[in-house]
Amino acid sequence: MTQQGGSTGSDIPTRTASEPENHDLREVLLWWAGLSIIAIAVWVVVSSLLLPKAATADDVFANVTVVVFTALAIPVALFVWVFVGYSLVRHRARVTATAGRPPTEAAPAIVATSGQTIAWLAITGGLCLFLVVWGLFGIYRGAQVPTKHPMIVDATGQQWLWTFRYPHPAPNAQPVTSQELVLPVNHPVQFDVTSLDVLHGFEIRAFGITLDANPGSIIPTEVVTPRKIGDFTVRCVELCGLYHSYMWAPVKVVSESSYIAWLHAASHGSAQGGSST
Ligand SMILES: [Cu+2]
Repeated sequence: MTQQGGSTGSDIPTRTASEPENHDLREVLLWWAGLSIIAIAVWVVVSSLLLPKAATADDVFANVTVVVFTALAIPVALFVWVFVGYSLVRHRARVTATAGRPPTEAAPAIVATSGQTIAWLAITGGLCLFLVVWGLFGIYRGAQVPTKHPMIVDATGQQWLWTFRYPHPAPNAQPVTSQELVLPVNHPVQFDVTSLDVLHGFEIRAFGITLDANPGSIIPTEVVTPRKIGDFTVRCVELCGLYHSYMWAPVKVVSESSYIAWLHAASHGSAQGGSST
C-alpha cells in the first residue's frame, strides 16, 4: 500500500468500486451476528449446568454477574475472531510472492468510515460504562446491613484443616468448636477468618464469599444469609502446602431447631467433630 497504492501503472490490481468491500463487510457482520447469537444461547444453557447452585443472595448475584459478563464478552471477542478468520479464509494470497515482489492479488484495504469509528467507540464505551455501574451496584448490595444481628463464627485455617468456633449461647460457657460448619437457615452470619500457620484462602462458593486467611490477623467476611437448607463446602483456595487440595470442610445449613439441637450436643462434646478446647 505504501509503495504501490498511488501509482496507476502498478501491476497490482486495485479495487476501485466499493462494491466488494461492502459485500465483505456485510458478510462478516452476518457471520458475527449469527455466531454471537448461537454462542450466547449455548453459554446460557451451559452456564446453568456448570455454575454451582447458590445458597445466598450474594452468590445468586455473583452467578448472574458471571453469566451476564460472559454473554457481553462473547460478541466482542467474536468481532475480532470472525474478522480475522474471514480475512484468512477469503483473502489469503492465492499466488505466492516471488523474490522481492509482493503477491499479485491484493486484498481490499479496510478503511473505516467516521460513522463506523463513532459507532465502535460508542458501543465499547457503553459496554464499559455498563460494567462499572453493575460493579458499583454489586458493592452497594454487599454494603447493605442486615436487620438481624449476624452470628459471628470464627473460621481458623491451619495445615490442612478448618476449625470453626461458635459463641456458646449460655453465658460463661466454653465456646463450641467443630470441624464441620453447621448454620441455621435464614440467619445472617459473619466469619472472622484467620490462620495459625501459613496463608490460606477461605471460600464458601455457595455463599459468595472468598477471603484470605492470614496468620496474625483476623479479618471479618461480609455478612451473608444462607437461604437454602443443604450441604455445601468450605474450601481452601490458596496453595498452602502438600495437602492443600484436601483442605475442605462440610457446611450444613439446617433448620433453626436442628441448629440449636446440634449446638447443644456439640457443647457436650457428643456431636460429630465437636469438642471443646
Ligand atoms: Cu490452605
